[in-house]
Amino acid sequence: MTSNASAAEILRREARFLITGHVRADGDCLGAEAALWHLARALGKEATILNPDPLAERYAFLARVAPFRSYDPAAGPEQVPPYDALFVCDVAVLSRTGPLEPILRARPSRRVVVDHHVPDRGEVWDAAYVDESAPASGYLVWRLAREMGVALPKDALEAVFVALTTDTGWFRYSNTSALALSAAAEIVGAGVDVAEVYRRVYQQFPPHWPVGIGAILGTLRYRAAGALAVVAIDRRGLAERGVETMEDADEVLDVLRAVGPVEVVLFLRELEDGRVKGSLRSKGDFDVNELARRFGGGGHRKAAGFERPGPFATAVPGLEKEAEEAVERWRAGRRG
Ligand SMILES: [Mn+2]
Repeated sequence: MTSNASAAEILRREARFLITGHVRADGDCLGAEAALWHLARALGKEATILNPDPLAERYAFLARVAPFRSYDPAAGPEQVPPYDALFVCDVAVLSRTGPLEPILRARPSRRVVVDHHVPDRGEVWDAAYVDESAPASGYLVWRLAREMGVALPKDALEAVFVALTTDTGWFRYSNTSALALSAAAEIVGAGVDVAEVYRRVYQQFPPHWPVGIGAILGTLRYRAAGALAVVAIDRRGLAERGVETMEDADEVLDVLRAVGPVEVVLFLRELEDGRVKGSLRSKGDFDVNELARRFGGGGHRKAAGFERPGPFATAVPGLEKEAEEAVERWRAGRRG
C-alpha cells in the first residue's frame, strides 16, 4: 500500500466521492459508508454510496440514515456517477467489490481505503486510513471526522453505532476495546437509542428464520476431538425445510462457540450462484485469518471468511478436512 496523501486531505480537496465496500456488506461496512457519506456532506461535498449488492434485509432500516444504492449488472457502467475520489470501506482489495471492480479500475480517480482488517495482497491506494487495532471500520470514520473537526449528525452516529455493535458482537468479542466502549458511550450520550438499534438488527427476522437456523444446526458435526464445530448447508437442505433463502444466519456461529470444548467454528453455505461461502470463528488463539487465507479469503485472527467455487457437495469435504488438519496441528502444538 502506498499513501501520498491523507484521507482527510482528499476529503477536503476533492468535490465528488463514490463510496463503496465489499460484496454482501455487513453492518460495519454499511455503517462506515453511511457515516462517510455524512462526513462528505458535512464538508459540502457530493457523495454517492454504491454497493455491489442491495441492503440485506436486517440492515434495510439503514436506508433511513443514508441513501444506499446498489449496482445493477444489467444497467451497465453508466449508473456509476462521475467522481473524483473513491472511498472503499471495510476491505482493502478492489476484487472484493465484485461486479464493480472493473468499472472502478477503469475510472481515473483518487483511491482511498478505510479498513481495519489485516492488510492483504497489494492494492495501490492514494490514501490508506487503515488501523488493524480499530474495533470497526465505522469507528475509523467516526475517528476521522473527529480528527477533521467535523461533528457528525445523529443519523451518522447511529450508523457508527451499528458498525461498532455488529462487528464487536454487541461488545462481546476481543475487539471490544476501551476505545470501542468510549466511542459507544459518546454516541449513546448523543441520543442514539441502544435498545432500538438492537431491536432493528437482531429482532426483526422473518418467521422462517428459526427454521433455517434449526436446519443449519442439524448438520453439526464435531471434528478434532470436539475442538472444531462444522455446519454446512446447501440450498436444497434449506428448501427441504421450506426455507428459500437464509441471508442472515451468523447467529449459528454464536451458538456453536457457546459449546465448551469448541475452539473453532466452520460454517459453510451455498450461495445463490452456487459458490461456497465459508465463515470461520475462533474463541482463543487459533488464527482463522491464516486458515481463511489458505482458502482465498481473509479477515481477522478470530473472525474470517472466504468464498470458493462450487459445486457445494464437491467443495465441502476438502475444506472440512483442511480445517480439521489445521485445528489438529494447533492442538498438537499446544500440547507441546
Ligand atoms: Mn469490519
